[in-house]
Amino acid sequence: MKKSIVISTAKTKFKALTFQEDLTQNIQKVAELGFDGVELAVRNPKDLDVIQLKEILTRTGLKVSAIGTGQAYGEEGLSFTSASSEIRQKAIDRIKAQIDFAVQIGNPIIIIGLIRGVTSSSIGWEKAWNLALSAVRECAVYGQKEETKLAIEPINRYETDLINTLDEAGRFLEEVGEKNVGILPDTFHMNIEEPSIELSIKKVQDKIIHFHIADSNRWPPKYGHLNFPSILEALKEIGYSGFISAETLPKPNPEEAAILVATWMHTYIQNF
Ligand SMILES: [Mn+2]
Repeated sequence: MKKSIVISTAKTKFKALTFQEDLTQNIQKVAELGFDGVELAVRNPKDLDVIQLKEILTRTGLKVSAIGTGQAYGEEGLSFTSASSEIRQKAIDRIKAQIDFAVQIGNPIIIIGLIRGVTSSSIGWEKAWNLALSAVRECAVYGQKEETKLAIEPINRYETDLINTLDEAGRFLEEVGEKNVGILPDTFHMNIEEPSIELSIKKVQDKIIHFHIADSNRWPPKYGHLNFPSILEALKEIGYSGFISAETLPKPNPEEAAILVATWMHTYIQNF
C-alpha cells in the first residue's frame, strides 16, 4: 500500500483538506514528509498551471494518487443529477476535462464523489440514479481512450442520498457496466453507513481502486475511535496494493495534521 494525502489546489469551502493554496510549496512539503503520492482536489483543471505542476512532481518524484472533483459541486453547483440539463452537461464536461488533465499528469484516478449530486424532491431517487448512471457511463467511455479510471465514492447520508454504502456503489458499478470504474471507500463515511467496515470492504474487494482514511471525527487516524489496525488488516487480506489517501480536517492546524498523518502512515502502512 502506498501513502498519500489530499491537498486542495485552491481555497475552498470544503474543510476536510490538509493543505490549501500555494500548490508548489505544498507538494514540496508532502514530499518532504515522506508520502508516495498526493491527491489533488481540483475545482477546474483549466485554472491550473499544468507545466509548473508537472515540474514539481518530477522534481519531488511524487505521484498524483487521485483527483478529487467535488469542488465543482460545492463551489459551482455542478452535478450529474441536477434538474437542469444544462448543469448536468456542464458536470459531465468538467469530468471529461479532469480526465484530459489526468492524462497529462500520470493518469491518476478521477473521483466521482459529490459531483453526482443529491436526489432532490423534484427529480426523485430513481431518475437521479439513472442520470448518474448515464453520466458516469459517458465519462467512463471517454476515459477509456487513455485507460483513465473513475472511482465512485460512497458518501454519508448527511451529504448525499445517492450511494451511501459500498454495497450500493457495487450495484451502481454493475449497472454502469464499464470496466474502468471502481469504488473508493472512505473510513469517515463508512463509520456512519456500514454495519461493519471490514466486512463491507471484503464484499466489494475486487472493485476497490482507491482508499480514503480519516478517523471517526475526520481527524487524522488515532484521534477518533476507528480501529485502523483492523481496517488495514482487512485491506491486507483482500490484497489491496493501491494508495491509502488521508482526507482529514486540518486539525489541530494544517501543518500538524499533515505531520500526524505522516507519522501514523510511516508506522502503520510501512508494515503492509
Ligand atoms: Mn473521501
